[in-house]
Amino acid sequence: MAIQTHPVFAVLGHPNEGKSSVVSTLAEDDSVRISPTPGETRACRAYPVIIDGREIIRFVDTPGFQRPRDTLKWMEAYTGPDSRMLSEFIRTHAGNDAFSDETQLLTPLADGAGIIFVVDGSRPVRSTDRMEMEILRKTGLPRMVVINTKEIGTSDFIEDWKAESRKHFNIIRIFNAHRASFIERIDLLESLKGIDPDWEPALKNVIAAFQADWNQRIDETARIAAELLEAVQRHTVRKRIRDINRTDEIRQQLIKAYRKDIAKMENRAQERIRKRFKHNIFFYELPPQSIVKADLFDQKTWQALGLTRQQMAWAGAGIGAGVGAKIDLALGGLTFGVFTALGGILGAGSAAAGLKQLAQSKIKGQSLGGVEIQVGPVQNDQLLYVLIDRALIYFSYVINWAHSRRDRAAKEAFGNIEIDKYLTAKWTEESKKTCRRFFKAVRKGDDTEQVRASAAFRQRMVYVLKDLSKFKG
Ligand SMILES: Nc1nc2c(ncn2[C@@H]2O[C@H](COP(=O)(O)OP(=O)(O)OP(=O)(O)O)[C@@H](O)[C@H]2O)c(=O)[nH]1
Ligand SMILES: [Mg+2]
Repeated sequence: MAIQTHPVFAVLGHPNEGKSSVVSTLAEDDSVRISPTPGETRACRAYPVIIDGREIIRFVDTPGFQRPRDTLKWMEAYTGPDSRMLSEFIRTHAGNDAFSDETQLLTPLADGAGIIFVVDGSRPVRSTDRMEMEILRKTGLPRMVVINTKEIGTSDFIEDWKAESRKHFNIIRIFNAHRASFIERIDLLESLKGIDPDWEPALKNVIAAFQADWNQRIDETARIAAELLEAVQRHTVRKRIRDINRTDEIRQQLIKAYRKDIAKMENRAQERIRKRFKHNIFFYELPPQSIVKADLFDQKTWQALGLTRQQMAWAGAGIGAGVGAKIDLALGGLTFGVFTALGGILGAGSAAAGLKQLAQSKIKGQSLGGVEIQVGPVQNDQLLYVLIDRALIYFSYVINWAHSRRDRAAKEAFGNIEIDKYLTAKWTEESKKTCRRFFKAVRKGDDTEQVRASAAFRQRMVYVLKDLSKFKG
């Protein structure tokens, strides 16, 4: 029996009730076929959950019952040993097209899989449902009912479903496959522990593995964020020009390129987070009003993240200060120490004039090799805080996006996430100090200090990410 290595659960039910959705969400597999057309799933398919290269649990998606009445009739007439009932049914009906769905869906059960029976709590209980429940009861296998609350707000029939389910199942759970968070998934698995005493140790291991993996994902998210901040802080774009009159024009171009690069880096970091949380295919666009979608350098973005006008003005000047120009000689590559001074001048808006003056005064009597204009490295922390905030928001989207969801992000999808209280504006002074120390270390390029400061920063991040995902592990 499969239980010796890892638990196997077959997910069964009437067509179109959300079986595939439950499988997709529990196995965190967005390749599962889900559709509004009943009969989408025609054959059993196993979705193993692999953590650290080891399969820890397996969910089997199955086609819906087609002939519960006839199947039950056959079972009631069956007189052989109980342990052979399922394999006998499959043998008897093999090749009979009328029963192809039933032979399919009963096959994992014949192999000893546990049962997760999915029902749609938004519709009334019908006689065929009772037949299906009775078939499953007759198998004698460990079984649980999942009342999938497909339509939000239509819970009228949940009490009826509960009452009916109690006759046939020992565990009843209400679960919204498309909305379930990590904690809700873990809760469901927790309740599965009670499905059978023999299965409890294995299921405990499964839960522990899920939790350890969640811990790792959070650590990795914190590392991805730290790496992004380091890379952003170091990033510069530069260009050498001969014609000093083009300084302003080139500077504008470089700023544009710089911003594009930073946005690209942020995108790559998001991609890494998304992949780590196994959103490989169907992670559709974020809602249009999302702050993560907005331009990173738009004032509105910063404002939405809780920066005051004054902070923004200051940050704006800070970015300006990172926009410098270097003048060097063509051959020697010698740099005059005018980088910072020029940054100030450029920021003040009299770039070309100031630069000309400086160039002339400083380079008097020597052949001018050109002017190198450089944008970055960023000189202020605000951009970095904005990046942290956006990483947190992105993370909360990712973890609250069930793998079974195939629709585009609707506004209400993330309506219940109270993200505000996790953003850096609300961080304690102690946490901000950790950030500043980290930023400073990167800026200074002190390797030893950077390793330490980065570790301290990641630790703060981990704390917030856990809090945000309501994860106590
Ligand atoms: N809003 C919402 N829709 C759901 C939920 N679960 C399933 N659905 C929708 O219901 C339809 C059927 O879902 P599936 O998961 O494919 O159902 P199934 O039981 O596997 O269906 P068959 O394979 O055809 O038997 C799809 O359109 C889903 O998007 C849910 O929790 N919330
Ligand atoms: Mg299906």
